[in-house]
Amino acid sequence: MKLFITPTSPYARKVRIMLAEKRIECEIEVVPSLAAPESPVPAYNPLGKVPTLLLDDGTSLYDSVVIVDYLDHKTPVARLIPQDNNHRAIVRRWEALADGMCDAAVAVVMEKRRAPEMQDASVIGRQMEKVDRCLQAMSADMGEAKWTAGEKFSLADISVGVALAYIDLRMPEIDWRETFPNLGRLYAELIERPSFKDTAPS
Ligand SMILES: N[C@@H](CCC(=O)N[C@@H](CS)C(=O)NCC(=O)O)C(=O)O
Repeated sequence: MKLFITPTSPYARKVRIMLAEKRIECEIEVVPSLAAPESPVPAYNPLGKVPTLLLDDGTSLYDSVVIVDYLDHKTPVARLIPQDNNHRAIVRRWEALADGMCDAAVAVVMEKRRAPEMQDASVIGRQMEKVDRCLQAMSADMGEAKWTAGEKFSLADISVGVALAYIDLRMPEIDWRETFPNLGRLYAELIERPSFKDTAPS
């Protein structure tokens, strides 16, 4: 198997952490530029996005939600998505919340990359409100629990940890640790795991 990534993509990092936690061997190909005409990704994913996973039989899988589902079912080692229907839905909702917060942060980054006179402050403001609401929802839903969704470490924690790291990377002005100490505690625990350490954006 080969996984196409960029070093800072939070969605690709979610998949890399999943691979590490489940001890699944996979070749990693870092794509220097997704916008470049020579990007290998569109040959396997018409959307041209990472992560894209190429299976040994030539099948390609995208996006990260599909890939993590595939990986969790590939081996029973370290199950990260619960079997129980209700519990699984809650874990996947956490993933949707965390991925959605990354989507909003990416939209802000893209808007700020435009020439200053082309930037739309209302777009940035709307996306920042989403980031703020996501952080509030994460903190409120987690409360004083050790993990986000149930008694055990799961895909929900991976998704939230990766999204918080992405906020640190792209919006260091947001002091979410101060405002939401329970998220700070969770994050401090997560970044001790080798899977998080080995995939930190350089
Ligand atoms: N929902 C997708 C999002 C993937 C995504 O947007 N990846 C970004 C990198 S962070 C990308 O490939 N952007 C290139 C583009 O949009 O052309 C997933 O979960 O995999």
